[in-house]
Amino acid sequence: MVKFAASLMCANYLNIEEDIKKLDKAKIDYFHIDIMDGHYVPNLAMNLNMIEQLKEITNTPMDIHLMVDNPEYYIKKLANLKVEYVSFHFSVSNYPLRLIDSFKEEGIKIGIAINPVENLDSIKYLLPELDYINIMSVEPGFFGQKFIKSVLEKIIILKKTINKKKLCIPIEVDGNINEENAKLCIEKGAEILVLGSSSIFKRGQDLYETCCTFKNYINN
Ligand code: S6P
Ligand code: MG
Repeated sequence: MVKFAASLMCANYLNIEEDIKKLDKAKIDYFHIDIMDGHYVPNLAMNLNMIEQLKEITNTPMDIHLMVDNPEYYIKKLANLKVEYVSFHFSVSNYPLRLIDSFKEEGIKIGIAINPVENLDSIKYLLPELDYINIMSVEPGFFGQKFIKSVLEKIIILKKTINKKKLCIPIEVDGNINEENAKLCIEKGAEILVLGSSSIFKRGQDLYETCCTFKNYINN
């Protein structure tokens, strides 16, 4: 069964509690929280204060996607907030193994995010250390972008490598996951899909109904 992470960057900030309740009622698997610093990507999204408040209204595991130049800054802070999963971008760290260990020491499950133009060679030595991999299917920074089809080939190669090494590392895909792209990603080996504006938010319909319909379409 494919799992789903709702990207709260796409939620209605004016009434986010209602969106959270609807997504929880629809049994969403994770909340995907995009943190940006305005440097690594030219945008800002969610932040630590928001996570603290969200943790008061939901027990659904949080998948934090750090699009920042200095993930080290967030280790203790995210650990204090008791988040479950964190991914950072491979390219921002000179010593990714050390960084991975620091998150793991705090009991956080760790993923690496790979941009559409980045190849997989760079992470092959990291694979045994990872709990998941976030394959970006758009360039990081904004919601509402167009799916980059060449990432499908990357998912195939990554899945083969993971299987060959007898590892168990779910592949998450983040960016423009609509019905068609979701099916293609799953066919190639994806196991976690990030649901944003293309799938459940901003469709002008009830979020609970939309989320249930999307999940059923994919998993049945
Ligand atoms: C993009 C971010 C993503 C978006 C998500 C939005 O920088 O990492 O998590 O929030 O891709 O979904 P959509 O369907 O609008 O692309
Ligand atoms: Mg993201």
